[in-house]
Amino acid sequence: MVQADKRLLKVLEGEALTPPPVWLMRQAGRHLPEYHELRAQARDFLDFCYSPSLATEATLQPIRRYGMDGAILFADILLILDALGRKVAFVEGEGPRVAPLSRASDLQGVAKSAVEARLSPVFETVRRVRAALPPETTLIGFAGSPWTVAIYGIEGRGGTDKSTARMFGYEQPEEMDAVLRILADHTVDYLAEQAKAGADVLMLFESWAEGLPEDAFERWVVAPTRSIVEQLRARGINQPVIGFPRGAGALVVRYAAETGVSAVGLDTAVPTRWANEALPPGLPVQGNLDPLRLMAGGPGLDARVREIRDAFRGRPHIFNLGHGVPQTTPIDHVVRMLQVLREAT
Ligand code: 1CP
Repeated sequence: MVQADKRLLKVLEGEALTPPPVWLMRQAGRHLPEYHELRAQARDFLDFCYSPSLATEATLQPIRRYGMDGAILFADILLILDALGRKVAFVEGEGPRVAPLSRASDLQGVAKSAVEARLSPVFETVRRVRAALPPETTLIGFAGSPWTVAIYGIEGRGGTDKSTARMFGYEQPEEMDAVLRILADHTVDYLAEQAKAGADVLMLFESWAEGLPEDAFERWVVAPTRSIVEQLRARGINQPVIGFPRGAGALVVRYAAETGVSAVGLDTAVPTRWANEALPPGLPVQGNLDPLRLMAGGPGLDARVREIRDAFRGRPHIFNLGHGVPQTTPIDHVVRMLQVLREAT
């Protein structure tokens, strides 16, 4: 149910608000001292994500500290690979490791009911967060988009140049279609359950949309995303969907026009004025302060926050970063950013 006092939700329904509502990608997590304390209570990161009490607390921490308009569920885009039976590990200081898959059937070894059972603590977290959040705060559920999740599944780790995944797609196009179809179908189940548990908004992280030619972008990014949105709508899941095709460049215009998402997230490199002209009038956008500008602080931060706010005036806009909060971001800079954003204009 749409609640009239949720400003972030209002923007996703097409209202332009001044000041814009705000939250930050990766607002829960490593830049917060209270997160480090909490994190020490679980042996590994997957256990942390699958603990409703710890994940609920991590989701709420930035809301308590900053009064953000949106709370992002504490989880990870790689949980779906874990639930599908791929071995996932988060190695301290090195990032994620995934047992690499070589064919689509590698994703078909686990029964649907077992996938849902494995992910059920995440739905419990959503219910607990929903119950604990102030009524004006919008709860954002999320998943990785199939192409981005497939990259981790195929490459077996983060931090690569993605060439293994791209070659897989070029050399075995039907197999890649099948990988993306399986991931898309499970993502629909996953997001639908988050919505039923109380998520107000659903976000699809396409963190590795960069560097693709248009034909591959269409087949690996646009088509699976459209399939997810269509299947959600067919099931009566009507929560707004924010799509974030990071690094898509000019292809963000096609992404916005063809996927059916309700809003697009803009990464740091997207020129604000260009986006305003190139995207359909009235389409809500989210973004796009450089995370390093936030980390650097000072007068340059104040000026850029005002510039981005003013560039999107008149268009439904959710203020955010162009990517996640860096770990060493000073808390004071986040507080200052919120102050400048919310100043009377
Ligand atoms: O121990 C730790 O604290 C591990 C660090 C960490 C955290 C805090 C990871 C490992 N994941 C998360 C939480 C997380 N991941 C959230 C919820 C918290 C929040 O946003 O406030 C979300 C939404 C994600 C989503 C996610 N995970 C993305 C998409 C967003 C993005 O940054 O592009 C991606 C690509 C991942 C994979 C992942 N998980 C963790 C790391 C270090 C990575 C990136 C690895 C790489 O660079 O390839």
